Amino acid sequence: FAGVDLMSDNNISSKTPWFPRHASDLDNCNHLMTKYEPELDMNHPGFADKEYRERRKQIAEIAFGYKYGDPIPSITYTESENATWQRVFNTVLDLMPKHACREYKAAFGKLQAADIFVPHRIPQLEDVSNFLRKHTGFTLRPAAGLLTARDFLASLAFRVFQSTQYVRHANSPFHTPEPDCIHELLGHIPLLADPSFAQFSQEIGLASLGASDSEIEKLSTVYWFTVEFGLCKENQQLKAYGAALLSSIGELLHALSDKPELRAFEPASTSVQPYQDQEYQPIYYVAESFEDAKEKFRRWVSTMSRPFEVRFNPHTERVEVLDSV
Ligand code: TIH
Ligand code: FE2
Repeated sequence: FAGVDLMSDNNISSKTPWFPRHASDLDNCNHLMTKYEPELDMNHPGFADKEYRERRKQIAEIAFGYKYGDPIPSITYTESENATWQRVFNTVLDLMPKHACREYKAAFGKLQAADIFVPHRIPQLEDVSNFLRKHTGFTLRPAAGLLTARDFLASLAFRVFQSTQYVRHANSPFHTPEPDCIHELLGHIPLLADPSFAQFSQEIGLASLGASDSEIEKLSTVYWFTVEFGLCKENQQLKAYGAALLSSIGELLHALSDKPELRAFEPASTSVQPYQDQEYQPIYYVAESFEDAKEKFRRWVSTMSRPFEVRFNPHTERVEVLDSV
């Protein structure tokens, strides 16, 4: 329910949108956007494939049934699903040394060493979640599909990443317009194991709690142009850190070609840049470094209107609400 906090404690007014206070409240943060359902979208690669649609439904059920504290159920991926993973995995292995940022490569190596990233099988979310917990305290929850920005961002405040578990259609291995587990695993997971990047992700999440609809829109635009499609500098060279670039060889090569426009990441302007999610991006934003992006983001967030501050207490997994001074 997109309700309102009626028990307005302290300075949380009745106009503040409801937001989760404890990691277990994320059980209520699983509202889906419907635009990419293979059932409904005629352009979806799986639209005409009945078997694919059935499989998607079956995997979505796991996410709908999931509750805080449950281990994430494993999935027995089919030979064809594992083969799709292998195709993408091998191309990422090829391109990563030259084009991925150093933090991505370092974490990728650790995932290989832990036997989680191997070519022939899709990693299980439970294993990945336990790996992340050890490195940054992030954990995963299964998500049935593309979530609303409010629900998705809220989970980041708790260092929880909501991850899809189904696999893209075998006919579109190198780019899909919606998230799937190959995108989550090869795109997001390595950087969520990096402390600085994990902190940046959580801060976007914390800023979203109780924010207005228009602020959520701005925050998800910042998320889009950083966590999903961000480029950064490394010794005067451009590198990719955005998850949607690292999981899509097609878009990675486009982003680093001379076709798109590149702009410096600046939250005030980046946050209001319109974007589409059907084709490759025409504009990308370049960060000096994660630390620099974080500082700029903090400065910008402090200009937002929310009348209270929030702080995550990792011992209780609770978000505490503070009077702002
Ligand atoms: N385009 C990405 C891919 O092919 O891996 C998937 C996306 C995730 C988020 C936006 S697009
Ligand atoms: Fe993503």
